[in-house]
This record gives sequence, structure tokens and C-alpha cells, in this order.
Amino acid sequence: MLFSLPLILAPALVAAHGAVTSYIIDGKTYPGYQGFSPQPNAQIIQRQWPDYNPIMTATDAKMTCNGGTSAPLSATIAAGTNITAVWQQWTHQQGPVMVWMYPCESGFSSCDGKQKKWFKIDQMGLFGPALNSNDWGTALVYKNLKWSSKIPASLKPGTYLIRHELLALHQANTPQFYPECAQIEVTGSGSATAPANLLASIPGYAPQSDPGIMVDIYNGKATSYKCPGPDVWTG
Ligand SMILES: *[C@@H]1O[C@H](CO)[C@@H](O)[C@H](O)[C@H]1NC(C)=O
Ligand SMILES: [Cu+2]
Repeated sequence: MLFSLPLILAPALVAAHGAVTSYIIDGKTYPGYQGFSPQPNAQIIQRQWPDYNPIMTATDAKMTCNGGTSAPLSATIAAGTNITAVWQQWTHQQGPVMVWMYPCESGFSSCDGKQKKWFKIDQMGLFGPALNSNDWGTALVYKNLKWSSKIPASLKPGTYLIRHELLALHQANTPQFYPECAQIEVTGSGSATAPANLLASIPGYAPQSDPGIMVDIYNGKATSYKCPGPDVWTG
């Protein structure tokens, strides 16, 4: 019995965690990558990620787009409308949801997301009084398997990456990051861009020691929670 235990556990571990698997814009579904083997010719807007497993350190190069570097398609979205990310599955109920964008001024194929140009358009951390509760953004993803965010109405039109990040904090002082990126083309008549003080690099938007990242939600020491990284820019 004892020796067969790891074999029994292995499928359950594969089935845990999660990743964004599609997007909805204006009622239209854009399939993403479904994992786990590479599909070089998949006609999708999402940059391909390797598996459902977490990234464990804020400085990991995979933090940018979970290892994804390109996608053949993009989706058009009018500034001021919502994009909904969909997860086929998601396991954890403690930690924030953070949604970021990055301008790809010279198009997508040369856009690696490595400059200090990421800005947040949406986030939800703790919305109740207790860190050890299910009053977290990721608990809403657990419940709905969806997250909707508004593209700022005044945002300058152009090509952008959108990055959905779930930061799971259920293990004390052992943060788990789950980020995926998609390519979108924003239309509209706006001209605004996020101000310099709200821009960040990814990896590197916050140190691993940030109290929003390295936290024990069970020890009662923290009584409030601030999402790591810059504040949200709403346009
Ligand atoms: C659109 O996104 C915003 C968050 O940016 C959210 O508050 C709102 O409920 C969303 N609307 C719909 C219809 O999903
Ligand atoms: Cu997990």
C-alpha cells in the first residue's frame, strides 16, 4: 500500500492548480491553449504555457507569460469593454487576482514583455476581514471559473498583451504564481497611457519578500492585505 501511494497521488497533482484556457469578448469565445503538449500551429490568441503548475519565485523568467512567447492571432476589443478570462479548473481560494496590460508598439512577434511597461487594469485581493478566509479574488475564480475586467475607456488604441495572474497564498510563506498572457488589439479614440509611477517590469514587479507575496495567512499577524506591485490604472 505504502509504495503505491505516490502513483495514486500523481494524477491528482496533475489535475490540481490551473491556467486560463479561453477568453470571452462581446459574447465571442476565443479559445486559448488547453495544455499540456506544445501545439505549434494552434490558431489562438493566447501565448502557450507548459502546464498547470505554479511559478514559485517572483524573479522567475516565466513570470512574464508563464513561458509563452508568441501566438499567431489576436482579438479585437473596444476600449471601455470587458474581457473575460476563463479557467477550465482552479483549485485555491486564498490570494489575489491581478490583471495587467503591456503595449506591444511594434506588433506582437517582437514583443517579449520584458520592458518596464506593464500596468494593472484590475485586481482583487482580500475583501473581508480575515486572511485565512475565502474572501479573496482567487476564491471568486474558484467559484465562477471566470474573471471580467474592463479595458480602460481612455486607453490609447494599439496592440497589447493582457496578463491574468492568480497569486495563491494558501501555503504559508510559499507563494504560487499562475500568469497567462493573450494578445489583444484595442480600438477606440482614446490617447491615454498609464503614468510612469504605475509601470512595472515582469518579472520584478515586487520582491519575493513583499508582504503581499511572502505571507503566512494563518498566523494572525497580518490583519490587512495589500496586493503586490503598483496600483491599478483605470484610465
Ligand atoms: C466588467 O469588468 C468590471 C471590472 O473591471 C466589473 O466590475 C464588471 O462587473 C464587469 N462587467 C461585466 C458585465 O462582466
Ligand atoms: Cu495549486
